[in-house]
Amino acid sequence: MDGTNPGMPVRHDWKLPEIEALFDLPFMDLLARAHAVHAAHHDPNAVQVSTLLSIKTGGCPEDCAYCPQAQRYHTGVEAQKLMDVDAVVARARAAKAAGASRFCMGAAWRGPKDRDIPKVAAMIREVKALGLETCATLGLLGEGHAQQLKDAGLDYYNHNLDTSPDFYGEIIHTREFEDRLDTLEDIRAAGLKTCCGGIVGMGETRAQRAGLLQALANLPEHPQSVPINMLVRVAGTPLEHAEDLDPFEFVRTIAVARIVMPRSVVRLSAGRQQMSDELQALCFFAGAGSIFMGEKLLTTGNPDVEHDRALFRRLDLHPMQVGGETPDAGTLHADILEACPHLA
Ligand code: SAM
Ligand code: DTB
Ligand code: SF4
Repeated sequence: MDGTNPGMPVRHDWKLPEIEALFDLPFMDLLARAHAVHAAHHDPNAVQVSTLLSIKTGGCPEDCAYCPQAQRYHTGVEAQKLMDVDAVVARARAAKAAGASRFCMGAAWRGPKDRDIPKVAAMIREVKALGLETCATLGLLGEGHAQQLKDAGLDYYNHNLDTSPDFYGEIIHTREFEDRLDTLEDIRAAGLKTCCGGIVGMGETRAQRAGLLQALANLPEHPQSVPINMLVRVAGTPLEHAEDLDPFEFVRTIAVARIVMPRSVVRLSAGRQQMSDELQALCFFAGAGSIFMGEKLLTTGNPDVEHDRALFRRLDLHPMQVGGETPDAGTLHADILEACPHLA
């Protein structure tokens, strides 16, 4: 089974050596295989565009070694309280006008308190009313939270496994890998779509990158969205001096994710500002079908929107609309038509 038959059921029984063997394929063979899977299940010229907003920044009590928002590290990120609903909606409106189809709201919490949920629910309701898909990433969820977010109109919940189970304890000490699995279970039980991936370039081995993908692919349901983040090294975090990962190893990670979770949309997530256009093009060929667009991720930089538009134009890529369809010229915003003249 090579994953190119869209009718075949997806697998949830990946063994680590099988995933390592995919990583070990000759680079060109791996890319050819990943692209065949990509084209069999997705439009290889369409890219889903999400925009991120940090709705509550910094001051986080957790100790994730990669994160500029952990209170205990001195990263220069200024803590800010939960934003007002109107300010969030204004940012969502601007994201939609710039061509995003999904708006992702992130909070630097271990998890929300019961009292935070109604305010986040109000944001979700109003962003959804703009015709955008909604995503939230708020940390570990408590009793009833997932259902309340779903009832407000949330489409996706982002909750990353971040790294392989056997490396997790070297990166995060304030929670367990199993805590993340419990929240993922709550997300599925509430009928939310799951956005779940991880970070590479944190000093993990290739076997541990394979272990992360194995943990993702063997979840009871493949996450509908799989963000693969390249570590953004931030001064003041314990990983500020993490060793460079060979960019081609990052492409391999995208390609293997593509093969083991053929129906999921793999996101070329954090780290694009540090990547060349050519490297990003390889990631799209290897099966990345989504990006974050907008000048900022949560607290760190992202490529300029104009640069991304030009990249789409040069690669004949077009943004997916809400629900995953390729847009119709008649419904497209002028900015997108300008960026993608082949759609007119
Ligand atoms: N606090 C919540 C949580 O941790 O689940 C939600 C926000 S948290 C910032 C969302 C994700 O951002 C993390 O799971 C991690 O994958 C990613 N992230 C954070 N800092 C990063 C960095 N420096 N480089 C790449 N990804 C990063
Ligand atoms: C994900 O996997 N990556 C995004 C989103 N989900 C929330 C966050 C990236 C954050 C990069 C560091 C920062 O900007 O603070
Ligand atoms: Fe807090 Fe999330 Fe950053 Fe970890 S990744 S320190 S939980 S904001």
